[in-house]
Amino acid sequence: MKRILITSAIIATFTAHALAQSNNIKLQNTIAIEPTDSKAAIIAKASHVVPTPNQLSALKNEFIAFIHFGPNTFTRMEWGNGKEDPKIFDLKELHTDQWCQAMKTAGMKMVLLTVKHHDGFVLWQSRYTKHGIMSSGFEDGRGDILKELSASCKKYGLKLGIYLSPADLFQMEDAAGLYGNLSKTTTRTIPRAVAGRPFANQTKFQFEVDDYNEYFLNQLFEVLTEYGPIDEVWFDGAHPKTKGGQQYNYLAWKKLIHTLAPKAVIFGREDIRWCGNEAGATRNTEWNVLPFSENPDMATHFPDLTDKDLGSDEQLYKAKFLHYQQAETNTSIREGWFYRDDDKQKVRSADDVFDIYERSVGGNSTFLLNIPPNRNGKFSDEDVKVLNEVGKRINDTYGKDLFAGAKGAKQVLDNNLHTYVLLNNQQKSIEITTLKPVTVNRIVIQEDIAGFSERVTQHQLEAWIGNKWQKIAEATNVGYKRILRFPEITTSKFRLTVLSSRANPAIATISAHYYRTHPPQLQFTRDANGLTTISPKMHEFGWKPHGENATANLNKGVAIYYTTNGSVPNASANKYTGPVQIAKGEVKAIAIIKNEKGAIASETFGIVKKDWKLLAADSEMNRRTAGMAFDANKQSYWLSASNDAEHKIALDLDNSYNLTGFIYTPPAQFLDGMMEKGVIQISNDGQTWTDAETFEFGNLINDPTPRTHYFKKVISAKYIQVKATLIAGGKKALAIAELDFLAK
Ligand code: FUL
Repeated sequence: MKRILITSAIIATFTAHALAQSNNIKLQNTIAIEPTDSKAAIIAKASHVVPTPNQLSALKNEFIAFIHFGPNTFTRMEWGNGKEDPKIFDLKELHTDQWCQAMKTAGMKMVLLTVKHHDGFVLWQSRYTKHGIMSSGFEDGRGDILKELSASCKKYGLKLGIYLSPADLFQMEDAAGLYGNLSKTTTRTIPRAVAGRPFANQTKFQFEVDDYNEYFLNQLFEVLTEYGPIDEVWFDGAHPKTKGGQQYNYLAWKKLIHTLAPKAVIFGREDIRWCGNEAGATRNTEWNVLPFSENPDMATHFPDLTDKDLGSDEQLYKAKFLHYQQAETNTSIREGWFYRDDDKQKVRSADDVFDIYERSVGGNSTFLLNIPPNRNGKFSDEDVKVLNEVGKRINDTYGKDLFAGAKGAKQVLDNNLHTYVLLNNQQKSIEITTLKPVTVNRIVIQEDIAGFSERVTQHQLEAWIGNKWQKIAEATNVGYKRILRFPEITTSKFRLTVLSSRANPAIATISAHYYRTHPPQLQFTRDANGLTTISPKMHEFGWKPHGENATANLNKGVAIYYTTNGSVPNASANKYTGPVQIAKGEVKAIAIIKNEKGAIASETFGIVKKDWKLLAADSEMNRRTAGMAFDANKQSYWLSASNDAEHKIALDLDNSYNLTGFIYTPPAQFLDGMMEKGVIQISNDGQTWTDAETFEFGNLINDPTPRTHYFKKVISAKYIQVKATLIAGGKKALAIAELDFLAK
């Protein structure tokens, strides 16, 4: 049985191969599937779906920046509500040169600014609203953040993009707001003339749209014509709320963008897509040729981007259209998208950012890293340090090709994406011989995707070691770029073999690199009794941190030190020899190898939960018992019934504590019970409850990560109740993976 299966798989590969070569299919960005197309014909078509020149140039940016800035920077919220007084945006200084300098040093090529986030507050001098920078105290209401950023971008040679949120809470909440106001669709001229504020750009459009779409188009017109070339327009799919069945006239938006910013790619529609999470996770196989059920040019339904598999052959067989739509891996350098504070908001280490860089850029995607400026209008020092270090590592590692001057096909050694070796059934391998032995632990491979699409489905790298070929690394697709990571080897002969492909693949570049490995990143796990383990961090998402099976070797000679008093650990701190009891508070740990210090890991633990008792919970669904909300296991979660009038869980903490905050961990695998708003209640007897403090968390569905709420005043309690008052996304049940209480 097994043998037959293998044989038929091979035949299928070759048939597709033959078809793709002989069929003379035109290279296109979108190819329709006919009902009569066989599986092989579909794969042949897939291997002719190519990026547009704009998409290709966006891919070549590789590492780009996001800037989330606005009222949330001052309210410390993830999502605003649209009712903020513009004066809340109390900015006294703005240092866009400092942002650009740091981004440039990190090796980033473009920056995207949230010119309007969901709260509707605009960061530029719009003619069409007063809800923005013009009503703040910043430069007496005359400041313009987009303008200053655009000038700094020119100075530092960075491209500029804009994030303009379609969801607009100000326009929903304001009495005269335009969002969902049920206005008529009529012919509107864009831009609408405003007395005393003429446009230099004389282009005019006429669209059949309603009030909110007109407003949105007018704003797009301003930001696309008055701030220099715009290279990306980012449409967020997230909606804290909607109103009045508001629809978006995307085709009008697109027409305007294509006319005014012909080089811009559009995120959230057909050009670029979300990678499916906001945590920096990447897929082992990220395809950019994707199946669509409608023509992506007009589509209103997009594939579920959180799926594990978006573009395998099996997925493509279901398609009505095949379309090139590249992934952008977006995450924040800090916990949350907006700046909150310097000491309680964790910042990713350079190890972590560099690792995401290698997995995303080296995994057929673009890395979009958010750096939120602080309330002084600057990137905080710690963020700048991380950006500098990441830039240095990228440069040290990828700035030098160890195959330079090597023998082999010059088309793959010239670092040119448009010269290539076209492999075929006779030639499936490319051999490279260096003049002297080289020590490498990274190989970069690229396909000529513009000329031949992404075709490799499986490949391996071998090295000549001990007088024979030995497999060093193996991976699936390549596409724009694949970075293979493996334990270092020293040799002078390398061989790349394509084991399977959708059609003859065009290998455009192969380069070799060396990354000097650093002491490992650390992670903590604590059980219900408070027993805490500190260990090197493994990556949940497929790629091991230092290549296949390399961890054991690389972690040799590692010593781990930790502190529990908030001080920075060094070699004279507590030496970690095995699990330690941690009652509560902040633990910091560091790995040291031969005097070299790794990144500091830190975690603030709540009080130990082993003696907590459940007093009451509104209900529990089968096998999702209330005890799972405090069993020190983030995988299990409590789920209440959806038809309860109220959702709450009451606990006896066994002792009275001076509580300073709490952590809500939502279940990452179940997005329908996220606690967006709630109230903390306390009691003297575990029966009568009084409100102590309300809380609110934004953006839980896209980013289901633990959220900390610090209490405004210390709350002394033995009996405590958490009551949800709003579940995200209009859902009805409450789900809690873990509750933790922080105490003095
Ligand atoms: C999400 C938004 O809701 C977040 O606030 C953030 O802007 C992120 C990039 O996209 O969907």
